Amino acid sequence: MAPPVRTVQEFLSAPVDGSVVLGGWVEDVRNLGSIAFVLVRLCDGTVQVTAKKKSNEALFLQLTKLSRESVVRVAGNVVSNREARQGRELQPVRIDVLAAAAAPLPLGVVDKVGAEFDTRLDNRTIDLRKPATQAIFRVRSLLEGALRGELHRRGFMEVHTPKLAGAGAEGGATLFQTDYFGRRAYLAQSPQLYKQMLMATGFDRVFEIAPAFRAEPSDTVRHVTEFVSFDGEVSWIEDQEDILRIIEEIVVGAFASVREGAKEALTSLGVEIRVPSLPIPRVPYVEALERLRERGKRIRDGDDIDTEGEKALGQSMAEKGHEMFFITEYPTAIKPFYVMANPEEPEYSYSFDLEYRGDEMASGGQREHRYDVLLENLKTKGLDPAGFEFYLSAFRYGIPPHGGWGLGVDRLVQRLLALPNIREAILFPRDRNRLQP
Ligand code: AMO
Repeated sequence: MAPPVRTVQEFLSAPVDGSVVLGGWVEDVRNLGSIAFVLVRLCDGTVQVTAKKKSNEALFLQLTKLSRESVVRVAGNVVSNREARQGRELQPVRIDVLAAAAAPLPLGVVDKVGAEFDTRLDNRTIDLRKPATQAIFRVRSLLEGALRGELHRRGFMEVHTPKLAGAGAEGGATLFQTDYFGRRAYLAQSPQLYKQMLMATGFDRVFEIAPAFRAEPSDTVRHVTEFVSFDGEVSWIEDQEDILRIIEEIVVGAFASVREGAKEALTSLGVEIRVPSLPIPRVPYVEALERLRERGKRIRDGDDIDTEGEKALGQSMAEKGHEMFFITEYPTAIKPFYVMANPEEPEYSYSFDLEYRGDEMASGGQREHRYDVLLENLKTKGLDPAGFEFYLSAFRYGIPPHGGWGLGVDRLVQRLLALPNIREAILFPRDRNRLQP
């Protein structure tokens, strides 16, 4: 038998009165006694299969007994029918059940009643059959592709750095430790150390889209333990403005591509993408605190801006027409050891966060490339330089000034599509309570 048609599009291009073989899932079976309608779901929609009892009783019986979500191959003839959704239907001559679905289903694919989110995640392969769930991942795929394209166009090289690491890059609190043949190893919290080390080699514009791991004990709608980090690192920068310009251009460019390329998916999600205009506002940390205090938030100089603060700041910027903005020049004390301090005001650093709809999407900045200062920074943060020797050696033998960013793809998709939970944007999310499926 010929391979089945996969899409409604292919079905529609088959000649009327010709024969076609469909492959798909049984979405619904309606038995009206003398006639039965089966909706077979292909990759991009459904096709109506119609059988009359009097034409072929055995086939009619077989059809009406199909359990929902079974995988079938149906061979038949294409017949015009103005009442069918596509203006045509398939009248079967043969049905093969390739995989019968057990009943009852733990989760309905077309049911109007919403299931609990945990039930959906527990049965994700069924949940992912829903067009609305699929639409999220179609948008996500386009977004990732667009981000890649933006960077390739700017001369960036895609790289892959180790995910099994000998040292943590982003602080001890969220490290996943594992046994590595009797030695201690960690799951990479970010590609930070390696993307910087590449700046010592002459690869001067690199990016990576890869998983990052954080042992986040908190159960929030914006944290998971495994997320996809979209990182870039650039050599020979004058200052961190060079990084801000790249990231704002690529994010805005990618939004525009998704708006154009994912129209169908966006419509099915009821989402309209607003593309921010350039340049995206820069709000220095000190000014951010003032804004927050104006809104009644109690925050001391030097404090990190917490989730609630980010939300309030997001609101205040949104009122001025800015859904996306940077917070720049964070206090050096609350930033990691690799961040460069402003030599004129060392308590503030060349660092930034990218904020969108009240949530942090990315962090980055200019890095400390001077070996002696970097060594001191490690000690100041209470880290043992011996554990970072592999990283420090890249600085000992010559590295140009550089900077970069790390952006959480899952969070970006969550906020772009206004999803209530980051897990909606992840195929098989991982958190403190969820390691399967
Ligand atoms: P940071 O730790 O701020 O910076 O992480 C960068 C971005 O990654 C996303 N993110 C997360 N997303 C989901 N769940 C989590 N648990 C989680 N943790 C982080 C966020 C965040 O803004 N090395 C630096 C980046 C750099 O300076 O280049 C870093 O990792 O969107």
